[in-house]
Amino acid sequence: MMKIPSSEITPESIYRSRRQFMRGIGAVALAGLGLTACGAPADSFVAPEPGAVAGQADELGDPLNSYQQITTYNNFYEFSTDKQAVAPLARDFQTTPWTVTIGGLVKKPQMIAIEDLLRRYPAEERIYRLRCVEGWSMVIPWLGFPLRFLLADVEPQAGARYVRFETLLDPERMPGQRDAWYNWPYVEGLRLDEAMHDLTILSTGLYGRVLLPQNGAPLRLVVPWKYGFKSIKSIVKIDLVAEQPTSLWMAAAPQEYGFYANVNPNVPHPRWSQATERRIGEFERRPTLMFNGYGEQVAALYAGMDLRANY
Ligand SMILES: Nc1nc2c(c(=O)[nH]1)N[C@H]1C(S)=C(S)[C@@H](COP(=O)(O)O)O[C@H]1N2
Ligand SMILES: [Mo]
Repeated sequence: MMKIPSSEITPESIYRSRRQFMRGIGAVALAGLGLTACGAPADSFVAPEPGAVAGQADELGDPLNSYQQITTYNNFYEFSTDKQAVAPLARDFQTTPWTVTIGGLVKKPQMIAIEDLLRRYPAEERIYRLRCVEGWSMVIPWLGFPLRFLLADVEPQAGARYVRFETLLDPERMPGQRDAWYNWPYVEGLRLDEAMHDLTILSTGLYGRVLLPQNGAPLRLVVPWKYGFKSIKSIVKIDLVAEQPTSLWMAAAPQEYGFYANVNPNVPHPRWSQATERRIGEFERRPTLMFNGYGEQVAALYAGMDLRANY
């Protein structure tokens, strides 16, 4: 039998995403056009052959959640703290025009209109598990592009160590922001090496369609090995910074939410266990996997770190 050098063995998940990339290309170009020409009609199909279809599964064999489930059960506090109320409240949220500003410690700061961003970075399909810190999860076929492509283009300066993300601040259009309990806008952050990891994407769609407002249109982060709250929605600002950013959740409850927020069944939330989760659509709870099942790809990022102290 031929011996394959280990450097050439492609992990199944990466193999899958490469394969899906090929299918994603059509979707991408059209997504860009759709947004420019038609102002992104919320329910338009952008893929001539939609990539993911119901019945497909992730690399662990778990079936995709339905489009219905993914678009009607949402956490998006800018609209409501009631998951089922988010979609109707966000229905008329306008995402064009939309500009994303990328700056801070970079050599080439940029302001990019969303349609230019979509044209510049073709979308690929990534089937990821999303594990909410509350103990539920879904499998979602995202469309998007690796954040590292964008970071490479703005050329981080030597002093850049973290990436800080900000959601739109507009209480007129986001009624939840009138709730003074939270320190708006929503802010999240990643260490630069986490942000550069191939699994980390900026998503522009799901199930072969343009992202709906409730899922964070027109641009949201997806970091599949971290709790869902790290995947910040409706991003308007990305800054490279020297110091660890303080997220909205760190500011709201520092003893409950740390900066890293890696999915970890062994570190309970102060108020509940994280050992199991309920997959939306299933009855029995299932064990939660270390790093949400992406340990092979990401554990090295945390070598030597105390994951209990760095929760
Ligand atoms: N701006 C913003 N981003 C956010 C949130 C939010 O309230 N506001 N909720 C987070 C949480 S807790 C989760 S679990 C995911 C949910 O994403 P989904 O509704 O697309 O499944 O979005 C995350 N991103
Ligand atoms: Mo969440």
